[in-house]
Amino acid sequence: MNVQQMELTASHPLALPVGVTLDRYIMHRQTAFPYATGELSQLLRDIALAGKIIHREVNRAGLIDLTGGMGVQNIQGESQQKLDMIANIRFSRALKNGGEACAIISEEEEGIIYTGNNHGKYVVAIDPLDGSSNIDVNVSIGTIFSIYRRVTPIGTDPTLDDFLQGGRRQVAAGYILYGSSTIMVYTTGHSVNGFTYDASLGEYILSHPDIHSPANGQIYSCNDGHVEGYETGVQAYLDGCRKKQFTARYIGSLVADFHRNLLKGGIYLYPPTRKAPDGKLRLLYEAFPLAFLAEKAGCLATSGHKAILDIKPTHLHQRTPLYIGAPTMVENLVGMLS
Ligand code: AHM
Ligand code: MG
Repeated sequence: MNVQQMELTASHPLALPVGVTLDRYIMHRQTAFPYATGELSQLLRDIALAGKIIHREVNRAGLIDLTGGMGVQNIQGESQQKLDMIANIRFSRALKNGGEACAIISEEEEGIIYTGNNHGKYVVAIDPLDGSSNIDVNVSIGTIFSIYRRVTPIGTDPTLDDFLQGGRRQVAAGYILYGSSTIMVYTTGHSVNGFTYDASLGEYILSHPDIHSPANGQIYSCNDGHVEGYETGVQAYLDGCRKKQFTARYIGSLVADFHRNLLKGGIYLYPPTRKAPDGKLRLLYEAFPLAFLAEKAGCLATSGHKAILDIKPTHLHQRTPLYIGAPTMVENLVGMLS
């Protein structure tokens, strides 16, 4: 049995109360199971540590000239920001030093990043700093991560197969939102828990235990400027939202939009457009991890025709349309698609 299979539900007598630190929470969950090796726990701690460093960089970015572009484009053809690059380096370094991950893929790099730890059991897909257009303007941004147990033999070089297993094979996934406060929300496949970072203590504190998202909601989040390019079913759904006087909220940082809707009830949409027929968002390190977490919190995530987690990935930087959020809203929208 592994940590994921053995994860306790928050209602279990061993569940910890609001106010415990992330480290204690992770250790407590692990020590409750005699066969857990602690590697996944350590990997989660490595990610949390890198998140603390990014929190620091994000908060002083304006002071030490960390805003602005690098003058180069990443492999998505998007302009790279300094903080994008810093976050990529910080996470890669944390995962290499940790030793549990044998390989990483990142939005910022084309191929597999080998950590040199071929005895590591896990691979990690990461968007180190999502919402790049918001970096320079003090608006919320986030890190998204997804963890798989490798399928290639331990001790050998990891391959694409380790990353193309499909979303349902994730053993853990989550995000760190650098917003009005910094919060790490993750799941190892059972409950979804959020830990707010207290910079004065240098600790993440359990603040959002056992998150269950509302089944329905009244918030819709999409880039309204692209509506003309959406298919007619999506346009009709959005017309319905306006007629019902729902609330429109779109930050342009997936993590921030997703987090708000997770807590309050809403739908986030990034449909295909004529210009981007596969949508914009990336399957492996944006849609998969959020879909995994969403399902565990009672939400739905679909590309319009298939549950996100059922999409068979074929390449590392594959894109997908994404409709994610309150199940009633997602079902209503899907019912209007042709
Ligand atoms: P990024 O990874 O380059 O930051 O792009 C992903 C972001 C999402 O966070 C956000 O929801 C979306 O792109 C915004 O796109 P748009 O500006 O087209 O609305
Ligand atoms: Mg991104």
